[in-house]
Amino acid sequence: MADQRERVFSGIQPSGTFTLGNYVGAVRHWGPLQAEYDCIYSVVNMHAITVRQQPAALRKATYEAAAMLLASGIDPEQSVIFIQSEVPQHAELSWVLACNTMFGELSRMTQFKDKSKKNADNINGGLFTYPILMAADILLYNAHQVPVGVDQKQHVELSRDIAQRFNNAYSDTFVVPAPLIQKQGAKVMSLQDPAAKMSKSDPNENAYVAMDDAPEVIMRKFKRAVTDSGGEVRRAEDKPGVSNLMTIYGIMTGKDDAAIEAEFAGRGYGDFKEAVGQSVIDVFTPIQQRYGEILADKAELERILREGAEKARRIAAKTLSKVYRKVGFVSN
Ligand code: ATP
Ligand code: LTN
Repeated sequence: MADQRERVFSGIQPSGTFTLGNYVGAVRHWGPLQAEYDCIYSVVNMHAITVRQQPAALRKATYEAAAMLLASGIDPEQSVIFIQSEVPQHAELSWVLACNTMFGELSRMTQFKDKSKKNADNINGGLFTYPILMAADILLYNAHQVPVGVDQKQHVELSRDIAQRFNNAYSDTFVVPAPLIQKQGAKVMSLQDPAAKMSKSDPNENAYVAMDDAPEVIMRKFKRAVTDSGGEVRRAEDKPGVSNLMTIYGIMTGKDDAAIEAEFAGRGYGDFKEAVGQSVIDVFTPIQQRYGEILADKAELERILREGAEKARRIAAKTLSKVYRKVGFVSN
């Protein structure tokens, strides 16, 4: 019998090692969603080349990203996991969707504006049309829910608009997707600048914790984390550094704000930062161990990805041929 559950799709770029932000905002939810949804997850390497990449480093990071997803709880028996460039329909659908997306819409994307500032010497067409490829990723699989961090909300909303526009023009074709954003931890902030998002492309390595950082490195980064004036562990608008650490600690330990405030009442930031570091180490250590094991068996990893790509291609080919028919492309 066909799977009657709603479908989930999400993607992550192999543009460096995943950060604590990627884990908290996105990846940690992907395993548990398998119980309720029919899940498809992709390492979106085609998105990564919007910024210049070293080919060998990209190849390596692609396998590492897949291994980290598996280590974080994606089960290839329950979900489809694949590498985006192995499914040609993403690029093909992207063209049709591009012809149904407005220049003005793309111009409003805040990520494009940010990344153009950061890569002023390489504002290429891919950086501008990136949200169209992302819409193709989602619409090819008729995903209902797209679990992402809050920074991707605008892109998922554009995917919705594109789907609706296509459906109105050519009759019902795509499921209209919705962003699935968790209340807690949808935006983890930089450890060095609590006004900025924790980002894996931050030039300052102390700003983020990578999922494969050694325990002593994780601890050092938390000890150096920027806090606020005063010495009290309390969530407040004028304490963005401490509030960010409380969010991280709460997610890692399951404790709520009141419990955290009580635990550190009368103790300084030093104790608190050490506890936060340890809580992250406790969660990451078993993931890092599985990650090492998965990477050590390259043949098995390749087999999983080959199977995932085959399954993805089957679904994607169906959607694409429907779209081609609807827009009036001939097929001989
Ligand atoms: P970069 O910051 O270099 O652009 P990134 O770290 O945002 O990259 P992506 O591959 O673009 O990485 O994001 C993968 C997922 O992780 C997305 O769902 C994104 O919303 C989420 N995410 C990224 N950073 C954070 C963060 N600091 N807090 C919460 N979620 C995040
Ligand atoms: N644009 C996203 C990554 C991404 C994605 C997707 C997320 C590409 N395709 C489809 C969800 C669904 C990012 O930069 N984080």
